Amino acid sequence: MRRALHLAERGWGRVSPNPLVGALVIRGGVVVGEGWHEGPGTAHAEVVALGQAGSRARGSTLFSSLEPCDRYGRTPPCTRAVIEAGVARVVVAASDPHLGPAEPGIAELRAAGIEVAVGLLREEAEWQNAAFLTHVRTGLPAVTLKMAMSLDGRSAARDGSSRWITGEEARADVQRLRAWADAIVVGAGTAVADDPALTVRDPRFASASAPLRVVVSASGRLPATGHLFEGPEPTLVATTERSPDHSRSDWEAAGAEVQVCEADATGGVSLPALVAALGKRDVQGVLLEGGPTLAWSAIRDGVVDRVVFYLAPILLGGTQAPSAVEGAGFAPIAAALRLTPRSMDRLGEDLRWEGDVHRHR
Ligand code: AOF
Ligand code: ZN
Repeated sequence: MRRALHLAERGWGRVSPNPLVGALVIRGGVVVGEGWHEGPGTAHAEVVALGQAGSRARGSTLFSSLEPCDRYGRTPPCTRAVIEAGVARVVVAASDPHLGPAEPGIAELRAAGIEVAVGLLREEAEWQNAAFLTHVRTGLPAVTLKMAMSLDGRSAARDGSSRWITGEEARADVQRLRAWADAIVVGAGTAVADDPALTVRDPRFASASAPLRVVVSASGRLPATGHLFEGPEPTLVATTERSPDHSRSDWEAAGAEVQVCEADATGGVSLPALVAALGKRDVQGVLLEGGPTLAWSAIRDGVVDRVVFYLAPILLGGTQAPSAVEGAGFAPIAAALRLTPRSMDRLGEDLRWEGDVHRHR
């Protein structure tokens, strides 16, 4: 199953709105077929693996990281392929809520006399498909907050300069996160200060559709210039009733879409409202790339599911240098938002810290 999860990973950045899925066919202790899903419209992992196995699939065990589908979507049902191939046993990591709560794919296989076991490495499989699963279950996207900072927690020097805090490997890893995302969100301050393009340029993740670029400008002071308003990738400006008409028409004239969202208590764009609107347009994974004010709003309003922080071995100091997360902050200590650590990795000289926020929804 570990191998199946590993194979699934090869679809990274390409499969949305479908899940990452990997599958293996094993007979007599030997792998006779392997497959992974490459994206919407292409064959499902199980079908690829069974195709490779050919007649050797008879009497075999199929491992799949997700419950085989039981219906026609863009491609025919996997259950039929499994039954027709004469597979004897199926081992599944996670069930597919898109098929409904009753695990109909598994039920169909069992009804055909196939032995089915569910739940092997379930937690890893669900972690791998967190965006797909969250969106299917709640209609809301999964939100990852990414920030780069000095070892003393500064996201920029006191003069505002922030390029580059982290090294090349950490920046390449950000490309991986962007490839995962269906939408990348930044605040207007970051858009103006850093002039980011918010594109996936890494050929490893040449993805079928570029993530939607979202800039949050509640007041409308964001100028309609810079990399975000260039290139073929779509851009959305999220604003409030407060922004003047001329700002909106400038953004539109520069090719962006404008979305007027509810305001939060501080007059900013309500991030829960923005995230819900993104979910409605089939965005499953959202990457929040800062800045520190937007990061605070997102944390305060409980829209963050996962945190990826890159820590560089530099010290910036300075009361005027912005922290990774600004705003009012939590107090006292006991009120802090506690995260569950998931992984800590060295990327060159930097450290990547990844963890989960526990939300109830
Ligand atoms: C599987 N194996 O490899 C994947 C599955 O439009 P389609 O035909 O691609 O179907 C998409 C749905 O199938 C998707 O929403 C999810 O429920 C499931 N994905 N199922 O058996 C796979 N990628
Ligand atoms: Zn399928």
